[in-house]
Formats: sequence, structure tokens, C-alpha cells
Amino acid sequence: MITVDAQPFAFSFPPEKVALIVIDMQRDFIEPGGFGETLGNDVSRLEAIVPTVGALIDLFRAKGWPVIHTRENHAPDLSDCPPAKRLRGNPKLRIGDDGAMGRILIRGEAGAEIVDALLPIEGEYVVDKPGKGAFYATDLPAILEDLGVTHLMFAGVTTEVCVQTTMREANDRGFNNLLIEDATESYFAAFKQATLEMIRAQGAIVGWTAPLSALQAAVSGAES
Ligand code: TIU
Repeated sequence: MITVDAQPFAFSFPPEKVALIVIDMQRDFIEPGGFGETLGNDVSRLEAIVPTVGALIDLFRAKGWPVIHTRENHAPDLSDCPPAKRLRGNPKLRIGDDGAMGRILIRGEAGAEIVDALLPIEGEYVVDKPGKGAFYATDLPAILEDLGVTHLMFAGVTTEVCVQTTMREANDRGFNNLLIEDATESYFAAFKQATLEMIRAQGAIVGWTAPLSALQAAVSGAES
């Protein structure tokens, strides 16, 4: 076991049974002109974590541990986009509309791709998801079962929407979950902070949180 100095207490994981899930590091959430901005958000906060997410992915690649990338997106005919999702609120552009990076949140369009710095490499998994959670209507459950993993680490955006939803889904399915604090971000600083606290409250009711440095230190310690 490798033990990470985490909150609310140490997170121990078997290195042969861990995977990283990187949630929705897509241009549509992180760059101007995409879905995040059409919802009225300042997207600049999210770009700042790209190097940290990259360092986390590098650690998993160096160890040969599985990396799973998710993308929130929809089919070009919107058949997997509930009208309730598309019509919600009063965004400048709705899902499927033409934006600066192609059709908003549509599979195959430039905006729906993962940012260049974090593109998956051969052998990594990419899970396309129509919802906020990565377990709903996807092949993620089958991938995790095939891998035989019991412990998951999480990164990506946004902390309180797709990351938290997926962590809760994973928690209910029996996984032990660690969120890497500086590898996740929200459009709202207060929501990120609240989410970190919610996750680890009540004796890790949803999971644990730790900075990337704590994971790196634990992995280095286990190697020496
Ligand atoms: N709007 C927002 O905060 N997030 C999303 O719509 N999707 C994800 O979090 N990926």
C-alpha cells in the first residue's frame, strides 16, 4: 500500500488497483467562446490548473497506472441531450449552437476536445458522457471492472459539478476516492472550497482530498 497524507485522514491505496479519472478538461470549459463562457462564467480560473493536471497525469504515466479521460459531449443530432438540459436558463449559445470553436459541446467539434496540453496518449481511456456524472450512460463501469481497480484519484473541472457528481457516483459503487485539490477548479472559488469540505466531511463521507505534492511525496517514499 502507498499512503498519502490526506484529509480527513491518510488515504492508502494498492498501486496495482488505482486509476486516475481526469474529468472534462475540454476547450469548451477552459477556453473563451465555449460552453462555460456561454453560461456566463469567467473561464480564466480553470486554465490555471492545466500544468498541475499535466503533472498528475505524468506521474500516472511514469508508474504505468491507468489514466481515464472524460469528455462531456453530445451526438451531432442531440439525441443524447435531454431538452431539459439544452433549454435550461438563458445562455448566449445553447448546446449544439455554432460557437467560436464549432458547435457547443458536440462530439468531434474543436471545442469539445481536451485541451492540447492534456491530450490522451495511446493506451489511455476516453469516456464520452452526456451527463455531469461519468457513470451515467457510459462504458466507465465496464472499464473499471476490466481494470479491477478499487481506488480512484480525481482531477478536472468543474469541482462542484462534474467532478463531485462523478465522485459521488463512484462512492456509491464502492470505490475509495481521492480528489487532488490543486488539479481541480471551479468557476466559483467558494464552490470549490465548499466541495472539498463536503467530500471529506463526516469521516470522508464521499472521499479524501490532498494536494498533488502529497501524492508525489507518497509515491517517491514508496520507491525509496
Ligand atoms: N457548468 C459547470 O460548472 N460544469 C459543467 O457544465 N460541466 C462540468 O463540470 N464538466
